[in-house]
Amino acid sequence: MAAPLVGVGVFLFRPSHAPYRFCLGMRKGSHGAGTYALPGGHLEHGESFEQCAAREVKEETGLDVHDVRFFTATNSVFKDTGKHYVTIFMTAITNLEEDGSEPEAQLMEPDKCEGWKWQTFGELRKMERADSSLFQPLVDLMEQRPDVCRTLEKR
Ligand code: 8DG
Ligand code: MG
Ligand code: MG
Repeated sequence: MAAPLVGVGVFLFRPSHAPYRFCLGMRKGSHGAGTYALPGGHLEHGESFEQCAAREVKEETGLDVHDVRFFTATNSVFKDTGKHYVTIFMTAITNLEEDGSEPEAQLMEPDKCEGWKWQTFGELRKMERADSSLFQPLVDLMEQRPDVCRTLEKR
């Protein structure tokens, strides 16, 4: 059995426009295909959680971020593949453009993601109840960390 891996998922918020919405995209071409996940990826050797969060957000959405913070962590054994991941969930805020406008998320890796949209945590819960369409670490987050999830609803 392979050792557990570390994944970082980022709740990416915009500073002014509907700040309680975060970026979500449908996965494509790897495990969890067809489910919605946060931007994120594997923690690389020697990297801090903050560096990994900022790097993955930039690689996947083209957005620069500030106020990158630890949010919570979960433990997931994937039901389909048996892969074991510890997920570090982070929060981050997108930087504004020089003219003060909100930048849009770009689809930087169209082979890995169908596209980005901005969702509320309440919508996430409804999606999961309706059609089980969330990437497993997000489902595990709701089950393992109900208290911290509630703080996302209040933003
Ligand atoms: P990389 O391998 O180039 O570093 O990254 P990637 O191509 O962006 O990988 P990914 O599949 O998006 O993320 C890597 C793994 O991290 C993924 O297979 C499972 C794990 N992971 C979690 N939770 C989360 C999450 O909330 N979002 C993302 N994107 N990945 C997560 O365990
Ligand atoms: Mg990536
Ligand atoms: Mg990724």
